[in-house]
Amino acid sequence: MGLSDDEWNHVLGIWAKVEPELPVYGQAVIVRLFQVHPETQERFAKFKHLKTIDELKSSEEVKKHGTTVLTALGRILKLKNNHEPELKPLAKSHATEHKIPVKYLEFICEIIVKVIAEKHPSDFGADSQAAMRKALELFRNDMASKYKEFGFQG
Ligand code: CUS
Repeated sequence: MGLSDDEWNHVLGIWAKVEPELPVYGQAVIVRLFQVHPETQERFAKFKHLKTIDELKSSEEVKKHGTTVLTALGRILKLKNNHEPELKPLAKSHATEHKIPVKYLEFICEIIVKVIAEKHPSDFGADSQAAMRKALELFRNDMASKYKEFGFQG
């Protein structure tokens, strides 16, 4: 179930507004994720020592990781329905090294939508949000099926 041209236009339109500030968004997403779903923070040895919200917010590592995550995701979104070549290595590393369950991908995707909606209330209306949710669902479904190919049940 791919997205229509119109839906992709919504997705890439809002992404173009996010992109110039990727580190800002990336940081906000990771900080929020670790607050709302602390079990996700436990998965990363390099972030375990960050205890308070201020420590999270001032961590360069968190900012860097958030930028990495959103850069990877942006690359995938721009490939629209043809993201397979880009997704495969990502699914492999996440299935075999990082072991990030699909559930955690759901958490992070939901937070991405919320953070964009907060920062761009007027440019990210119901249609755009629905399109973004659909694109992220496509991403997760394809990650989940690749996970299985790599022997990770997710
Ligand atoms: O890093 C990376 O790469 C990933 C993303 C993609 C898009 C897949 N990640 Cu990191 C993810 C996650 C995190 O960090 C946390 C939590 C959950 C998920």
